[in-house]
Amino acid sequence: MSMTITLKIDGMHCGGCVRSVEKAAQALDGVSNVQVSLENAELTADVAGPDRIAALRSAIEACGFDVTGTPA
Ligand SMILES: [Cu+2]
Repeated sequence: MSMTITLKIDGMHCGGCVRSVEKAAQALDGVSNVQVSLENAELTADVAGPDRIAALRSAIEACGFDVTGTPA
């Protein structure tokens, strides 16, 4: 069962940051249609299940950014 989630991300300053987050998110199984907005400081993606949210959070934090918001 796939769902669309949005995560708020702190610490992105430029297109390089956006690409880092995009690459980390796209590398995860069960995560697709990744879109990262620098302007809105958020990531939107389709995830295969709730456990993918934790996986995304870990992957983003491993890049040095903070996930501040819970998925909408
Ligand atoms: Cu940057």
